[in-house]
Amino acid sequence: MLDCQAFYEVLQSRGVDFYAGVPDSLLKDFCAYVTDHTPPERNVITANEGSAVALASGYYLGTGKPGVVYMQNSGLGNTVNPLTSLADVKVYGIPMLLVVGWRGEPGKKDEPQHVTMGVVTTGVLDAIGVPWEVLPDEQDAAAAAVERALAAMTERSAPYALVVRDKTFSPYKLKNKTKSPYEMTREAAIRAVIERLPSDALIVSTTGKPSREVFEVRVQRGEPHDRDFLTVGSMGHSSQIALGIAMQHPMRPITCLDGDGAVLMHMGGLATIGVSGATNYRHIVVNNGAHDSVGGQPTCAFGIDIAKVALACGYKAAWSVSSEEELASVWADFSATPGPVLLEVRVAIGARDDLGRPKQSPADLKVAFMGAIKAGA
Ligand SMILES: Cc1ncc(C[n+]2csc(CCOP(=O)(O)OP(=O)(O)O)c2C)c(N)n1
Repeated sequence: MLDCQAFYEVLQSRGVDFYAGVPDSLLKDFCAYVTDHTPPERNVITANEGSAVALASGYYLGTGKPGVVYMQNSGLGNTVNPLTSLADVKVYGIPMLLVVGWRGEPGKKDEPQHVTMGVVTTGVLDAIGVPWEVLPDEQDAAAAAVERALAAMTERSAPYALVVRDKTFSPYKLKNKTKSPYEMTREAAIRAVIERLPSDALIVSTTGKPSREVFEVRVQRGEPHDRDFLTVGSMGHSSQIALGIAMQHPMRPITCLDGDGAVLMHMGGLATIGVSGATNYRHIVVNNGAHDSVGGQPTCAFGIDIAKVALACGYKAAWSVSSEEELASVWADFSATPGPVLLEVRVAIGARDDLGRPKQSPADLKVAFMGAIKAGA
């Protein structure tokens, strides 16, 4: 296995010491090492992976040095535009080192949302003209791969990708975890919401552990799963999925259960919701100030006012609470005010170790969900 510190030092010794990206569960040890050892002005956790490519481009324009852009392969889609229309050799030709976690690698078992991207990851890089190689998990071979990458980046003045297999990096535990001052857990917040929603309400929940917790809360309450759409992939898109349903079923209450990292990833969607006038739309952002599902690296969401952003985007009302008592005290207003409305719930970071996963396939869950919409339409 590759030692995180040794790999970081190889990059540093070659003058590569600027990082931008979105954390990944498969890269979590290396991302954690970078978070702990790099000052914030040289490690920017960006809203999405495309922003990271743009930020590294700006860093190069400002310094003449290439940066590292780290991401899960699910984020490659977010980078295709800036990689092909900004960094590409036929446009500005901007070198940068992409470090891409390879979820769903063929031959390895992974969740359904990673299977197709796992198969096409290297093909996507080929198609957009980014040379790549798999990062070896042995120290000297990894250093040699970095040399090849830097040589190609300099020669072509363009990006190069190191594709990282599962368990390439040896374990490293994040020391600078986001310290949330809040006590309520995300699961408790989700349970408090589900308990209070009307029985015909539909939920669209966000990527990662929040959706797994929605699933678990239904199990605990002995309720069916057919009113929940669990957005297992497509991080940042739950709010627009919910809007698409809300606009077609204006009499049906619909709630998007979002995460702070996910809201930040495609924040422009708040404006689309705000101006939609969807009176049946309720947006709940469970904010733990972190990318908890992939290792707990910080987001900037404790430093911004999500409720005010929503109001500025045209939401009819917005609240922010940080305990179950506060949630209970605003709930009557939140549920009675015509939407779109937003409730931010600030929570602690972390989840149960024994958190389950949906047993049914996404396709089966979709059929059940569509059935529930039809039955209640
Ligand atoms: C485009 C994309 N980039 C990265 C990921 C990996 N990923 C899955 S969940 C997650 C963190 C989500 O953070 P947040 O919305 O704040 O929810 P939390 O896990 O903290 O509750 C990330 C980065 C992904 N699935 N898709």
